[in-house]
This record gives sequence, structure tokens and C-alpha cells, in this order.
Amino acid sequence: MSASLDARPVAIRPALAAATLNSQRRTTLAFLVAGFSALLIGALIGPLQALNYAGLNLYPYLQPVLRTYYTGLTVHGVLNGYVFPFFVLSGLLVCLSGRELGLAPNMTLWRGGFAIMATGTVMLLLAMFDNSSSVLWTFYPPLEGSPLFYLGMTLLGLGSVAPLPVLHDLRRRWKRGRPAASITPLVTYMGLITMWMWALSAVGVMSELLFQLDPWSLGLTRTVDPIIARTLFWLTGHPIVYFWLMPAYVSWYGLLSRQAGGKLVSDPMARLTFVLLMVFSLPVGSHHQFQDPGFSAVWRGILVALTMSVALPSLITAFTIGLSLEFAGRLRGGRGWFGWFTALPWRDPSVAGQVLAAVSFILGGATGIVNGSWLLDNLVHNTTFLPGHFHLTVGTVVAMTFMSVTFWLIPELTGRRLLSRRLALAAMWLWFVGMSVFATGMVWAGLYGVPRRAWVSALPHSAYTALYGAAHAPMVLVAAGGVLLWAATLCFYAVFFGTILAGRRGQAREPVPFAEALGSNGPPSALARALEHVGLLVLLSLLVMVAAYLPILWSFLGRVTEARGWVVW
Ligand code: HAS
Ligand code: CU
Repeated sequence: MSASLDARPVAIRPALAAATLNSQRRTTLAFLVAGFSALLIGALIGPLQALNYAGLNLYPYLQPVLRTYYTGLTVHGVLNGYVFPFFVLSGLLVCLSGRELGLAPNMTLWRGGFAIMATGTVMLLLAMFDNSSSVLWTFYPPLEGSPLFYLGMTLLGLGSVAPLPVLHDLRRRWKRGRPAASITPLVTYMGLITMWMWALSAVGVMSELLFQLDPWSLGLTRTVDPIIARTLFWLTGHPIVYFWLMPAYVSWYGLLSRQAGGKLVSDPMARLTFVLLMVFSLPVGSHHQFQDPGFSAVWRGILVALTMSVALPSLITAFTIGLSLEFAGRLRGGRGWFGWFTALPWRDPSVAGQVLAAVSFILGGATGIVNGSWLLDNLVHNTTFLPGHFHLTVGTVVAMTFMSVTFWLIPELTGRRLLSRRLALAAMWLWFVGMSVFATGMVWAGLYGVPRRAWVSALPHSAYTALYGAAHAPMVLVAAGGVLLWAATLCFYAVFFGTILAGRRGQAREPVPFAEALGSNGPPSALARALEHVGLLVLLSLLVMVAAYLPILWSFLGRVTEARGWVVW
């Protein structure tokens, strides 16, 4: 690494008092431990679902812990999709911004978010493990769960927006006393836009919970309108995928280029990506409802165009991060078309994990484009193609990036040395290979029409073979991928908990590897200055969201369906 790269962009980072820093470290660690503990339970259940598709029904042996496939699937989705990312990103975004600005976050608010989410999580766990709420991660009514489930979900959602005021407060204090033209440092900027995107979109699912599902499950109302509920859910349910992804992008844009030994090639493109993700995410949720009744063909067509637009910022990311990695690889002596790629520091598990995660996003993104095309979605909707898609995206891009971050962050937080680089590398490669095999099988089986979310292994063997025999080869891949993922999980958690509990003490703490952007010593670009008007951009996003959803919900409110609850499992 060249000497100039070690020169930190100093002006923005005054030192924090040791006691303040330590208290931030403890809180960040608590967020990480809570989040990763949830993932541990969720990830251990996952392979059971993979084996289900291969026709192996292990649930009779798992009584009374997991009563059915659907209990397991609900726990898996809720812990991996909500609890794990919410805790990890709430810890990460605030911790990184505080460090970047050299300011102490408002601990009461930050920890308040933790307490609310933790309460919600306990309620959810009780409701799921007693088998009263096998409603899956989408909790579509009229499937009905216990009030504890919906109230727990409400609390979890509420606590997840806590980082927004914390980041705002940090930015406000940082701006105080600085010239009006100074722009928010990149990592804080990205964190803030992520949180605004989430706060706006969470209005959908919070309305569904507060106005429909909470009162309904408490017996205050007798019926519920499923289509309004689904529409409100997906208003949030699409942006949530970017709420998972954007913190991973924070690491890719904000840290990875430095970890790889180079620089970020464009700071304004990083800002633009985040703003586009916010604006485009909010109106497109109904692309999850291509097969639902009640939407006009014209609107479905518009949704396709909007969905292709939301892929744009990820394409910008592919080029910006790809080029930054190439820059790092060439600085490290890589030559030729691919030499830069092999010259990356592959022995650093944090870099290897994030680059492998980025590589899986190529297929993850491509399958997303298939889903986003209404005609093609007709073929793949509700088949295993879908879980194939999202295990490449959230299950690999996001989960692996978060894991990779812990490889440098846990030593920084605890002052302990990473338990084993080799084991960490093994975890990343096993996860990458396991998930690639698994997802290939799921995507492929989906093309044979194998349904997602189906306890196919409970069928009599003859029926299973008659229905799914043609998809035998992909189903074997699904099961093999699942088993590799078990191994990856064990390796990762040995490193994660091993470092926290038994890593060698007294390790000198490395500084947070904030990336330097090319040209960052000059004045900010016109684009970066324009994007500094966060309030206006948020207003624009709100208007786009209202314009997309008001007409739909208005038409649904004119013909309400009154459905009674169902408990099927
Ligand atoms: Fe999706 C369903 C469309 C991205 C997650 N998605 C889901 C579900 C989940 C999910 C969980 O339009 C299922 C929900 C359920 O339970 O029903 N998705 C898209 C599109 C994108 C997309 C267009 N999805 C994501 C991300 C997710 C995620 C990200 C999680 C984090 N998805 C859909 C649609 C459905 C859907 C429909 C509903 C379908 C249905 O029928 O129900 C796009 O944003 C994707 C854009 C991405 C790219 C890739 C860019 C590549 C990058 C890597 C570059 C590599 C580098 C390495 C730098 C265009 C950034 C260099 C190395 C070298 C070798 C060069
Ligand atoms: Cu979506």
C-alpha cells in the first residue's frame, strides 16, 4: 500500500475520549452479538429446508422444537430477514458515522432502539416457537398468528428507525461551526440516506400492523382486507431489500477500497447511488404483486419500467466498485485483464468475503431483472426461483458482507485478535460455494415449477417423485448447498464467538479503514453539493411514494374484502 494512502483525511476526525469510545464499542458489540445470534438460529434451520426439497423430511425428529416445516420457515425468515439485519445495521451505521465524524452518538436513543427491538424479538420468538404463528416472514392475512407476533413485529419495526435521529443529530453537530458549503462525510451521508429510505417506507408495514393486524389479532376487529394488507406490506417489503443492501454498500463504498489497498474512484457516484436507491425504491413495491388481482395492466407495465430503474444504482455500483477494486489490484501489481482481480488481498478474509459477495450479486441481480419483468415473473413467481434469487442477494451479498465486516470490527471493538484467519477464510469460501450451489439448484428447480414454501418432503414418496422427479438434479444441488452452508455456519461462528470470548488480548487496535476517494482533497463536486440537500430529496421521495400508492389504495378502499382469519398449520 502506498504511503499516501495511510494519510487519513484528518480534518473531519477529531479524537474521542477513551471512555466515550469504549462505551460506543460495548454498545456496537451488543448490537452485533444480538444480530448474529439471531442469524445463528436462522442459519441452522435453513439446511433443513434445503433437505426438504430433496425429499428428506426431518421434522418428525425435531419435536417439540420445530413442530412443522412452516414453523421452521417462519423462524428462519423472521430472524434472518428482520432481526439479524436490523440489529447489525443499527450498530454498524451509528458506530461508523460516530467514528467518521469523531463525535459521540446520542447513547440513550441508540440504546433505546436496541431495547425496543430486543423486546419485540423476545415476543416474536415466543409466538413462533409455540407454533401459534406459522405465518412466514410476510405474515399475509388471512393467515392468522397470535397477537404476540404482530405486537412483537410492531416493536421491532419501531426500534429499527432509531438510528435515524441518532445520525441526524451527529450530522447537525458536525455541521455546526463549519462553512455552509462543507458536505457531509461519505459514510455518514450514506447511513443517513439509508435510514431516511427506511423510515419513509416503513410507513407501509407499520400502517398494516397498527391499523389492520394488531387490532384484528387482539379481537378488536373481526375481519381483515388481504389485498390492502399485502399492498401495504410490499410498500415496505421492496424497500426493505435495500435497507439490507445499503449498509453492505456502505462497507463497499466506504471501506472496501482501502482494505483492498486502493481508493474509491468516485465519491459523488456513491452519493448518487444512495439517493437513487431511495427515490426508486419507494414506488415499486407492487412488483411483488404482479400476480395479485386489482392492479391495472398499465400500472403493471409502469412497474416494470420502475423496477428496471431501481436496478440502475446497482449497475452504477458494479462499475464504481469494480473499478475501485481494479485500481487496488493494479496498485498491488496486478497486470492484464484479470491480473488485478487475482492480485487483490485474498488472504484477508474481510476483503475476500466482500469481493465474493459482490461476485454473487451478478447472478443475484440478473435473477432480479427476471423477476422484475412481468411476463417472465408469470413463470417464476412462487417457485423456488424466488428463494434462489434472494439467497444470492440478502443471503450472500448482505450476509457475507456483514460477516466480513466483523473480521476487522470485532478485533477493533474487543481489543482481541481474530481467532483464526484461515477459519474465517474457510467460512467465506464455504458460504460462497454453498450458496452458489444451493441457489443454482433453487433457480433451476424453479424453472420446472417446483413451488416455494412447500413441505414437499411430507408427501408420500410416490407423489413426491411423480410431481418433482423431473427436477431431481437441481434438488440434489439444493440439498448439497444446504449441507455446505451448515459447515460454513459452524466455521463462521467459531471465529465470531471464538474471537469475542477467547481471542488473544492486547492486540493493537487498527484504525477504522475509511476509504479515501480519488480527488477528495479538492473542493466537493457540484453533484455532491446538490445531493447535500437531504431534506429536499426526502420530500421528493415522499411525493413519489404518495403518487404511486394513493391511487392504488384509494381504489382498494372503495371495495373492501372482509376476510376471516385462517390457521392452517
Ligand atoms: Fe429482489 C423478490 C426484483 C434485488 C431480495 N427480492 C425478492 C424477494 C427478496 C428479494 C427477499 O421485480 C422475495 C420476497 C418474497 O418473499 O416474496 N430484486 C429485484 C430487482 C433487483 C432485486 C430488479 N432483491 C434484490 C436485492 C435483495 C432482494 C438486492 C436483497 C438484498 N425481487 C425482484 C422482484 C421480486 C423480488 C420483482 C418479486 C418477484 C415475485 O414474483 O414475487 C435489482 O435491484 C438487482 C440489481 C442488481 C444488479 C447487480 C449489480 C452487481 C453488482 C456486483 C458487481 C460485482 C463486482 C465484483 C464489483 C444489476 C453491484 C467484481 C468482480 C468481477 C468478476 C468483475
Ligand atoms: Cu422488490
